[in-house]
Amino acid sequence: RFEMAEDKRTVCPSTAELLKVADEKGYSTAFHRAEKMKPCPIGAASACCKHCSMGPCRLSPKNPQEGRGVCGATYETIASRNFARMVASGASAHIDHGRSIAHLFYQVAHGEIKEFEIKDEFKLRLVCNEIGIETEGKSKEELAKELAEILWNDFGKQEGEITFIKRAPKKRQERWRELGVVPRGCDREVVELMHRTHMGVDQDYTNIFKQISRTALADGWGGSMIATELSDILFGRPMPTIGKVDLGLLKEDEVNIIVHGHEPQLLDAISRVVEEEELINLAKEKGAKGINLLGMCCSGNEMLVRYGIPHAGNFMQTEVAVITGAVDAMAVDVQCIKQNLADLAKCFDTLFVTTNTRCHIENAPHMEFDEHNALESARRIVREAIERFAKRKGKPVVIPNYYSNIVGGFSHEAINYILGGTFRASYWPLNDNIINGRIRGVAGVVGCTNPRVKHDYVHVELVKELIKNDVLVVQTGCSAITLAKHGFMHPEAAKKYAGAGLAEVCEAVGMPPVLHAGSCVDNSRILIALSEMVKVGGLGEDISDLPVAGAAPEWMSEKAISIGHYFVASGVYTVFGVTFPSVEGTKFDEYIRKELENLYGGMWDYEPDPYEMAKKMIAHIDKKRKALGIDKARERILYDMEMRRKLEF
Ligand code: SF4
Ligand code: MSK
Repeated sequence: RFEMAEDKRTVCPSTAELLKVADEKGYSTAFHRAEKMKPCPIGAASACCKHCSMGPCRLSPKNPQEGRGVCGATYETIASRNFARMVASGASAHIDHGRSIAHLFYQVAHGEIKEFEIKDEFKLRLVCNEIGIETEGKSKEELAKELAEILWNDFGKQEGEITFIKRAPKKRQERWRELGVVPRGCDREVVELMHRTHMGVDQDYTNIFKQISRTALADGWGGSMIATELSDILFGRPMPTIGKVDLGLLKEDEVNIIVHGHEPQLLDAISRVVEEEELINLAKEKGAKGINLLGMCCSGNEMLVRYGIPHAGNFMQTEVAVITGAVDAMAVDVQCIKQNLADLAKCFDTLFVTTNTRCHIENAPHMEFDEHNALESARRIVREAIERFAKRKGKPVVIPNYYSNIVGGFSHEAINYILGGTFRASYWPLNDNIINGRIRGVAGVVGCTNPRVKHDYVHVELVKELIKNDVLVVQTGCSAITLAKHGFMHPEAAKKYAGAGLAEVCEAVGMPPVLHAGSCVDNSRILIALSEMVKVGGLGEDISDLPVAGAAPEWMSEKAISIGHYFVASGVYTVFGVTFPSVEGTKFDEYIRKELENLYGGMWDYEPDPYEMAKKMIAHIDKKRKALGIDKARERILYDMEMRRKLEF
């Protein structure tokens, strides 16, 4: 399906159809609430502070540099402290997610949890080798214990460097050390950032930014990377997998269960029990044809790229999913879960249930997911969903007739294998095609969806422009689901949408021009891929030398800001859409958009229009190609035969 909806709020046809139902029946969604709730201009400019009770203090959003807070804080201090707290919160979400995976891994490694296992011994050995654990002659159990010990310590360590920093290119590590921003321990950096942004502590924005960088790096190269790598070992590293995406995958005559949130263990456990005969028979006794399990948001991404479990949709589709009336249970764990889902579910026969001790929601039942008894916890949810189906059976539902087929699962290891094969797995073919100009560069397009902009539109238009210009796109999170729904994650999409050079490479290896790499924490896969491109050679000595760029065109969460900043601090030009917490013309704005480049080689930019955003990203990629001296190679492939002959002559 390759159509775009005609609705001012979304280009996603299934979302548009269900929003009409919401409009007619009066259901409230984030789209409706965003229309009523105008954003505060002072907050949007990051010109307010409520860090103490002498305030809250508000500066003019147009000329914030003219004012001061009661304590004397300048706009630079206020805006950088606000930015810092977004990074602290976003990083802590990923770090705490990483901790729960590390804890699960630790207990599995020590035999304390029996219902999960080490599925991917190859990846276990790979990670151990990379961080210097001797693997020769050791069993997987021994290695798992050693790895668990090391990574578990990364959360609470007080001194030294977190483990995965050593996977970055040497030059990048040196730069971080010179700047004093290498994270010591994941938790320590968040706590120090919160301390430094307390009233009356760090009031030099350049110094605050040092700790912002150190905290964001503790997310990308710490918590997120630990979550990704250990999830791969526990559940299997993603390899190209066929999948299906969108709300048309709900089935009227089956028990529909959606798992929404971020941590893979809940969806993994439910995916195992829905295949049990006893539960299938129970569903049939209640009149259902079967049990239909779908993932949503990043829980869904985790298992779409690993197991090919169907995916219901992205962040802005969670409420409309319930409005179908066909969801018998929506089980959630942590992050990006809208509180309104609890009330909306009550309008239907939907069980909306929280499962994680860190996330209860008022008016929603809670069924704790106990990892020591994971399968029984999962069965409880499924049994309750079957009961809800019995109540729902025969009542009208609205299931939009849209879904797309995709090929997802492009982990760093998968890209390595696809490009180089089993015996010579390597990124060299990618670098080579960048050098010869078939591929102009690589863009990471990631992040949320947001009702402040037309849902899915900015993602789709940006990616279209990029691939048309031979930029290979790697995706994660809700952005990946957008492009999956709109038909870009299929090998055939290369012929249809990509420029001639990129299409040629995609066709040769049979990959889509837009690669789904996983969930939000899996942005760490992009860091590893970039480091690998440097290691393979021919494209400079540091990530900041590569012809690459990053974008979050419809971002909304604090996690997105933390992700954006760890890319900036890793040397990547990163552009955000929607709005940005900064006022143009201020020293703060100059600092994040220009001066950071002198320090890190990467910097922030902001652009809401997808075409302008694409232009900026391509201009940056071209700037890097020029610096590498490979801009000529690119021009050559654009020449026709006659021009070539003249050249050769
Ligand atoms: Fe106002 Fe300063 Fe207190 Fe912030 S810390 S609320 S700027 S007085
Ligand atoms: S789920 S952080 S809305 S990408 Fe990871 Fe989507 Fe953004 Fe949540």
